[in-house]
Amino acid sequence: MAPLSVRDFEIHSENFSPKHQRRLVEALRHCLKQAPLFQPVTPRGTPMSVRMSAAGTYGWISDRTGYRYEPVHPSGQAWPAIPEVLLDMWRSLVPQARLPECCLINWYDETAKMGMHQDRDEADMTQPVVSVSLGDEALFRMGNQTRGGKTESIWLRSGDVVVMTGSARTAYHGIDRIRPNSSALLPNGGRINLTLRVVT
Ligand code: MD6
Ligand code: FE
Repeated sequence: MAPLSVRDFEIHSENFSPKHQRRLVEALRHCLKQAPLFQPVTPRGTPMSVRMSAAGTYGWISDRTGYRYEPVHPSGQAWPAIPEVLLDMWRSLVPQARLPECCLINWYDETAKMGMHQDRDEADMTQPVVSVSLGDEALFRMGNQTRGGKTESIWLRSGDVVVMTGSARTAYHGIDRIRPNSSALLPNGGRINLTLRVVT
């Protein structure tokens, strides 16, 4: 599939070797011991199909009260630190940006998906968003600044890093589906997406 022609959307496929991906998964296991995955509900009360956690100063939360950043996990515990390997990756890809304050951890089983949305709960929208995909491949759809219109799709593979800046930073995007058993990285299958953001 051809790379997206959307401006300000970059995909880097060479950042994490399989060995680095395994190390990153190991670091995430430590994070998830401190901040276990939970199933968020939308403000209308519909359970989301992904399970979620976070690392960093803030985690992104969705529940009956709304969407927001919170300094603590629903358990009341602080979020774990963002793994150093992710901060190194951020520094090398977006050296001009401030350091990320949130690493959202999304876990997809083979039926999970993510509806079209904008990332717009952050105070400084000039800062980039960087995401890392691990495990099974996912069909990523990129749209426009407003809902609807023409979209473009691309399969994100394990180790792929997406950088969204400028006009892409506020564009609608989502995950249509997972391709089960397309990666051997995670022993029980599934996909992890990490989204790094500056919040304040
Ligand atoms: C996902 N990604 O890949 C969902 N957001 O599972 C996102 O929502 C996303 O990949 C902002 C920037 C990059 C992303
Ligand atoms: Fe997003």
